Amino acid sequence: MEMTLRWYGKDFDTVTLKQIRQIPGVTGVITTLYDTQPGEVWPRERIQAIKAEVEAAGLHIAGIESVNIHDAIKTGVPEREQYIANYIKTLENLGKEGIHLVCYNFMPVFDWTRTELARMRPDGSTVLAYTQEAVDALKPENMFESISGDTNGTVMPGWEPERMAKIKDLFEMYKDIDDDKLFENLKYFLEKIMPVCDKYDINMAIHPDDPAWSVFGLPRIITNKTNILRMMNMVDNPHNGVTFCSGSYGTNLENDLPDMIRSLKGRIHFAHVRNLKFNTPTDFEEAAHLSSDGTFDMYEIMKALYEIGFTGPIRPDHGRMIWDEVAMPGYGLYDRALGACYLQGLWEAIEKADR
Ligand code: DNO
Repeated sequence: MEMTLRWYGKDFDTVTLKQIRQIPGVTGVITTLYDTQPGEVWPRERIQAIKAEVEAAGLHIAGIESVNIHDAIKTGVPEREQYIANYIKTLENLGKEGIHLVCYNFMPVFDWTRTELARMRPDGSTVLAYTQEAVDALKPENMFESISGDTNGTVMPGWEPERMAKIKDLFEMYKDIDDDKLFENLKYFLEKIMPVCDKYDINMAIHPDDPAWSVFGLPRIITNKTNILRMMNMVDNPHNGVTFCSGSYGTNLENDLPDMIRSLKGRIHFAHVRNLKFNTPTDFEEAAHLSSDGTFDMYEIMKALYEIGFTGPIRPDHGRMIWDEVAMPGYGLYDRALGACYLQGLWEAIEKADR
């Protein structure tokens, strides 16, 4: 595995490449062209520029998170052809620049969902949190305004104001889409892009739905072992793979995370490893990465990744806000740096015990 950190680019991130370079063991970043819209072709020159910037800081681009998918593709309307053609062009441009990992999601309307951005924990740190009760009490169009907590002047990934302004139209687009239809549209998309992925050896890594169940009556399919294996089998190409996000699959306590990892051997191209602390099955908050701070056994998660021979990038995820840092909720420097070191410690111990 390679330890990495997500970086949103110098115009959007409070964390600098220099700081990332100083986290022990971190050699790569996971980045994106954050100001592009879903459906746009990523110009090759812009990819070259960000690559040069990252390399000048002594790091490399280990993957892209995300190249977002236009809703026309998810809903399967005729305009999808143009957007798929654009996506292929972006993949080609990334491939030509030697980038071989693309994380994306297929969640309708909302990307990840939280109901609080700064819940206070007993140690005074603040974290992202979710309660189903809060979601059920909301109208989706008020979702953005209703999330409690300050975004610290940042734009939350997946919650860009341009998207939120169109929320009613988006709901309208999905009114006839159920789980099967969404699977069908995903299959159609993957079949079209696999040739370019084969040509440039690009691993597509779908991010699970977070939380791993339907919100606001919208279909959600990347939620559990049955569905993810259905997706792997429906386009049975190793380039059709997975971002294994422990914190997203883990929202559903019925998901056995180490077992899911083992069942996805050869298809996990990227891992987000983080912990959650459950207060009830539908009220959870983000914890520090340590097993002792949350609900998951992080050792077992890392061990399962080790045992399947995982070689891709891992990143810590959704850090707590600590030490008075002001940053995008979940994406500060300090707690993610602690997480990166802890995960590497687990890995070293697992590796040495296997010698
Ligand atoms: C949240 C992230 C997601 C993820 C996308 C992938 O913190 O993990 O926004 O990047 O779902 O497309």
